[in-house]
Amino acid sequence: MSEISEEPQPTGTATPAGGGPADPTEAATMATVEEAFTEIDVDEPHVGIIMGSKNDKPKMEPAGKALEELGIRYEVRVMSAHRDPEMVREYCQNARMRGLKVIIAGAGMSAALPGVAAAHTDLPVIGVPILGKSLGGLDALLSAVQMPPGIPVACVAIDGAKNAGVLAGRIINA
Ligand code: RP5
Repeated sequence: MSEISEEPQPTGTATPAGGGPADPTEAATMATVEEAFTEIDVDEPHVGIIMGSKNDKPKMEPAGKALEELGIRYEVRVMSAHRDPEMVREYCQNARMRGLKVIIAGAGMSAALPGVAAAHTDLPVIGVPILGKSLGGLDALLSAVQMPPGIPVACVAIDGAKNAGVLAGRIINA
């Protein structure tokens, strides 16, 4: 159900090998079929779980577990707002088009990821502040929760990834 990757995933509609049919009638049929398939909810993920470091994975796993228990498909990506700003922008800007409905963003220290994600999508973003080696996680909590008006992040507790998964489920099932 989940898919763990640190690489940006291809987006958009898959095209047939060889570039598609040359016959215009066949091409029109293919277009109709492709259009019909875009209407069908195949097995695309509905929640994107992103985090600032691969070292955050153990802390973020409860979010995925909660979603699995709710039968909600999700994907997992590692991308840092500071180290991979372009990857974060592209992922979040394409998220709605790819069928995602909620983004869960976890990060520690100066946790910019939830806020930056929210800046690049109008999907609901749930922030998970992750406990670091200093400041008891307050650094990440304040970074995630103190968003300017108009760019909301729904922030759960420090290391509260389970609630992020549960909340994502409630949003999707509302
Ligand atoms: C944040 O900095 C990450 O989310 C992580 O919690 C923290 C430390 O990152 P690493 O040095 O472990 O990669 O961006």
